[in-house]
Formats: sequence, structure tokens, C-alpha cells
Amino acid sequence: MADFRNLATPDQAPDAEHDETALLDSTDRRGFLRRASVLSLAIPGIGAAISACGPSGAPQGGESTQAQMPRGRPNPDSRLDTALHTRAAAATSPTGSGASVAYHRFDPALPPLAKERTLKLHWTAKAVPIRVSDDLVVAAWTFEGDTPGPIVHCRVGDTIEFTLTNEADMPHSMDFHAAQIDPKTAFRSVAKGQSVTYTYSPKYPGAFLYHCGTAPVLMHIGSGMYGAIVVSPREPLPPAREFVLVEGESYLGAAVNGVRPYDYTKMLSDLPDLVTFNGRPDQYVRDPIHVKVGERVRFWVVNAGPTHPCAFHVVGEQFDTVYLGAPPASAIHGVQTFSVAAGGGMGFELVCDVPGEFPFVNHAFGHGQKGAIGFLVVDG
Ligand SMILES: [Cu+2]
Repeated sequence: MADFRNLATPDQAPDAEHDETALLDSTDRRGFLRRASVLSLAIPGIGAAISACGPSGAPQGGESTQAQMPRGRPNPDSRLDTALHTRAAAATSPTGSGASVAYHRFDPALPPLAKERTLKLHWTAKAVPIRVSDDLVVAAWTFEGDTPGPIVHCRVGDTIEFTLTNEADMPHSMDFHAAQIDPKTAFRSVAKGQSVTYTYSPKYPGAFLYHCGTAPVLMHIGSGMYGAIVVSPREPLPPAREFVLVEGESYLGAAVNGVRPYDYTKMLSDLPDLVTFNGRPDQYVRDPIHVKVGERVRFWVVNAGPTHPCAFHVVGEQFDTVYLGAPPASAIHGVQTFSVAAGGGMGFELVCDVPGEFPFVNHAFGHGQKGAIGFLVVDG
């Protein structure tokens, strides 16, 4: 698989100096035109409009779009069309303590159901540095040492016995959207060294967010304290390859000792540096999700936000079924894109009847370009 970073124009090379330059260039007209010519690969038709604005009127590059390819001829760039991403968020390659933090891909596979009907979960809240890409380590607040936290899978009517022990310096808590429970008691914050325990039984099937609910919630979700619980219905849905994608926004401050903290002021301003599926920008571009021709695929898309919706779409496919909530009762059919609200979750189903590489994206492309993109590779 080609590395998407190799697709960047020279001024977008992912090193510190060039990224600083790219940031400074963002208000410069030439910088804008260079950047826009790359974007034109992603959105056919934009290229012509951009080249018309070029200094000489000459083509600026990027006009060789799919729309101009002879009919029936494969577009060698089709994989690139939606995969371009400028990486402006990573201002430094980690040094200091950040350099020693290893990267791992977040496995998107939905774990199988346990045989037991009672799930005993004892998690810890802790602050840990997490490498989210080759050149970026973030100072995350986590459940169980990762962001998102563990994927939980249960059935309607199962019992969740949950305990959170706080190992971090500041108070934290746990708010399960799959629960109907007195939040003042169950979702209360606990200080370092303390625990909170509660038990609930999910009434509705679906994909639900969980997150730290300690004030300010924006800061705690925005710093990585979120994850997904998938509640399967009593009667199983059609057999499928099931994957969980939790979208989250990252608002980053300047690196300290090679690790970038989250920035609360940026969170309030609503302009994220990164938007990710399962905590890492473009991770499923680098390492796609593989399925086979003929398989039904079910994406459980949960949006942690903390602020923006996720317009979920698979390029070259249509969802034969989208479960808005409580599957299978709320299915709609023949859907191209559907928006998952911050704090919401939905099921998206498609059948892969032809082989190929299908980008799954947040079709609000300002956020797709910031990392909310991946590839579903359908092997023949
Ligand atoms: Cu918290």
C-alpha cells in the first residue's frame, strides 16, 4: 500500500520545518493555490476553477481528475482522490519522552459476544502519552490507557457491572449512553485513588457512546476519554463483518518534550487540528480494513465529537440499510450518506459485491481531510 504522505506536494512534506511553513503559508495566495491544486484531486471540477485563478492562467496541476478520464479506463489515481491529507497538525517529530512511545493500530473489529450474560468491567482512568501517527504523540486522558477506550459488546438485557478506578491526578467519571440510571450517583466524579461502581442493563440495541462526564465535559471528551459500547438485539442481525469506528476531534497545543497536550481554548473555538476514526488520523489508509467479495459489512459509527457531526459515507458504495437506532426496528434503505450527531451512534450496512478499494469518509470533507478517512478493501 502506498503511504498517503508520499502524495503530498513538496511544501507539505511531514517534517517540522515544512509543516511550520505550511501553517504560515495558509494565508498566502500561492500557498493557497498549491494547496487547492492538491484538493482538486479530491473533488473533480475544483481543479478547473482553481487553474482559472492561477497567476498565469496556465494549468496548475491536479486537473487530471476522474471526470476527465476516458470512459471505461481505470483511473490510476482513484485511490488518491479522497486520500489526500496535509498533516498540518503535526508541527514536530516527537523528541524527548515522546520519541519512545510506540504506535499501534486500533483494531476496529467488533469483539464477539461473551457467553456470560453479565459483563464485569473494572477499568482505570489514567493519563498516558499515545502515538497517533509517525510524527505525533498526544498527552491523552484515557480509559484503560488508550483512546478510544475498549470496545464493549453485549446484548439487550445483559448486565453490566462497571467499576472505574481513577489513577489520574484530576477527577474523572464514566457516563454510558447505553444506561438509564441516575447520573448524579452513577456518573459522579471520583478523585485519584477512588472508585465508582454501578450496574445497569441496556434496554435498547444500537451503538452507544461512553465518555467521561466530569466538568468541563468538553475538556474530558476532547482529551480522549471516550469509547463505544455496541448492544446487539435479542434476535441477531444478519451475519456480517462488524467494525466499530469512533470519530473524535483533536485540538492540540504546542509540544512539550515531544508530546502535544490538548488545548481547551481551541476546543471552545470549534476548529479541530485532527478528526479521526478510532483516535489516529488516516490509520485505515495506512492499514486498511479487509473484507471479501459477497460479505455483508456493518459499520457501527459512534461520534464522540465533542462538537461536530460525522457525515458517514463509503465512496463507490451505498448502504442498503442504516439503523438510526434500536436495530432492526429503525432501518432505512438505499442511503448514500447519513450524519451521526456528536454523542450519537448508528449502524451502516452494505454488501461488497465487487472487489476494490472503497474509501470510507466523513463526507464533510474539511474533516475528512483532517484524518477521518480510511479504506475498506474488498478482496476478490
Ligand atoms: Cu475525565
